Amino acid sequence: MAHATFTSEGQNMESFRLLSGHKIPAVGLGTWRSGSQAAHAVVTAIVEGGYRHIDTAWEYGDQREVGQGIKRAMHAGLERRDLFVTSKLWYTLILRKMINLSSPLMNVLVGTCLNKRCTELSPERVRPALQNTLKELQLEYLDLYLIHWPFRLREGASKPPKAGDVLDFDMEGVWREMENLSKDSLVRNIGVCNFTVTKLNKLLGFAELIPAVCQMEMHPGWRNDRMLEFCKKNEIHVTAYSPLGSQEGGRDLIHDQTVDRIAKKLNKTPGQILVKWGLQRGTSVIPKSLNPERIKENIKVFDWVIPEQDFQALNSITDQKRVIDGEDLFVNKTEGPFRSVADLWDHED
Ligand code: NDP
Ligand code: 1BO
Repeated sequence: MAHATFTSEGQNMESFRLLSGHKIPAVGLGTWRSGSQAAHAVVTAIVEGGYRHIDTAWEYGDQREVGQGIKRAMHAGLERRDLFVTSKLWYTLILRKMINLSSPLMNVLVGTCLNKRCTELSPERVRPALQNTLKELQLEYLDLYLIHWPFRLREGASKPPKAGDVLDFDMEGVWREMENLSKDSLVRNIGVCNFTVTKLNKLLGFAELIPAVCQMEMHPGWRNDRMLEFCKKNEIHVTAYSPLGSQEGGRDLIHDQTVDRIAKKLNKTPGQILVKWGLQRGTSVIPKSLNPERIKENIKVFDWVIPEQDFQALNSITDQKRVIDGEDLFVNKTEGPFRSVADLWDHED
């Protein structure tokens, strides 16, 4: 591939400074449900859109494609040190994938053993998970490694979970291992996703390294002011996920009346208004798109502002509701341990 000029069209690629001193670029590319198209999206974002921040996760099943995209961008002249790559620790374990079982019989036999081991899962699994992520991404280190959800699923858990599928989460043990990854320079920053104030308080009670980032669902339909304020008070940077209201089955904020009115008034697209709203709240924002035009559109947000009155109108959108509430993954209404969405979020919503 020929060396390309990175066309961020002269825009100022803003970033936020983390407690560690590292900078996180303000807009990143989300890659959930990007599948085999992730590589192309990543190349488009970096080379044509000027993105320097890519968000992925083991759970998305697209780390290899994201890694290929990064590699192609690097062949085109991107330096690794100029890129901020985030991935996430999924706390079902990954032994099945790492062993790469081929025979169905072996799969059943070994799978049974692994299920037993996984129910006794210990923080020792954190490092192999990161190593597997680095291998899939073809990277030597991550800029940010996040605990994806503060719940542990048994290997092979059903969706929704059956009795026994959701297990205790050894928060302190796992965090110690995350801290060790940071000490060993395998990850530059560590953080969490989908925590509550209750859980963050617990973590802060024993953490030697304070989470650099808390990644949470945030958009005008779910502001989650309480978490944002708590994080700001504790100097934890927040990344807003699902900033456009998420994908299929999400909330259609693109066609929200208030968003649309402000977009027309400012001669911007609804997507840009939603991204900019997150930036003006002091959060980094990670919109996902597979469409080259929308990828490039979503990052053109640095040379203008949403006026205060319009910003406040976005802050007043009613029917505040999570889209990604974790119900399918973690709630078992009869057996627990979490019998409702409210249980998952420590009754804070
Ligand atoms: P988003 O809120 O980013 O919305 C993505 C959807 O919006 C896609 O359907 C996309 O379609 C469409 N879209 C993108 N840009 C525009 C635009 N300018 N105008 C109109 N439509 C647009 O959804 P996600 O839930 O994917 O959240 C973003 C990222 O956050 C994820 O991809 C993931 O990286 C992260 N995340 C993290 C979570 C966590 O637990 N830590 C949970 C959920 C998300 P198209 O592709 O066709 O453009
Ligand atoms: C359940 C996974 C949501 C995307 O991060």
